[in-house]
Amino acid sequence: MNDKKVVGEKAVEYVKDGMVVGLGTGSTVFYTITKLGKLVEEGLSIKGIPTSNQTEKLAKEVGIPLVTFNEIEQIDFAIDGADEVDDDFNLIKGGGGALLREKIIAKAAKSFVVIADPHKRVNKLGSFPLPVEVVPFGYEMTMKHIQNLGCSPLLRQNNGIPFLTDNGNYIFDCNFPIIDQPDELEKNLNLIPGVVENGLFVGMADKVITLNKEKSIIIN
Ligand code: ABF
Repeated sequence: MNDKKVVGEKAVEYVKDGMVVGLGTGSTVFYTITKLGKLVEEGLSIKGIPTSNQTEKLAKEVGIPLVTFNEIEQIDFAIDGADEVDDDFNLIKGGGGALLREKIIAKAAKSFVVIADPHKRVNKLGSFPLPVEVVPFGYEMTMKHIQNLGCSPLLRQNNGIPFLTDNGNYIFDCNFPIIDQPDELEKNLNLIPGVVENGLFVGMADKVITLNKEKSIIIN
């Protein structure tokens, strides 16, 4: 079994009858959602709240009933992948472009669990370029302000056309050197007019499910 499937399916064990579950985005949480769909078929009663259009489509395909924010008081549990996880369980997310909705849902969840194949574990964040979501208006100026924080932002594009998030925004992939103070950087980026959100998730993960070198599951 591949590593993503192992950790993705492990997370399902935390999902209990009656829960509202935040459904992350990406190739690891794909296995979680698929497995949850099977359990729903067998009688598990949950409601999902998706972090992206892609996840919404998948959840519908596998038969997970969905809700929106106006139908719920809170999210019991959210499960999502990550692009990097450091020793303090701070994260870089947003490689798939869904970071804004992912952060809204992680913040709203009573418990937020991250599933990460071992390649995602790092001592310090920063090898993976940090995704920053910005509004298209004035993005050239926003880019200069981001640059002043110490990186060279690259506008994410597909065939020369700017990548659009589910919210109609652009993404800058920002190659900061090693990120020593993720909390500072997270705040400073969000102070820039035009920045909607960034992919640093500091102190948000309650649990991380990954594998050790021997491929045994580790839960911290
Ligand atoms: C999502 O999962 C994104 O934030 C991140 O980009 C991705 C992690 O990648 P994977 O597809 O390997 O799960 O949560």
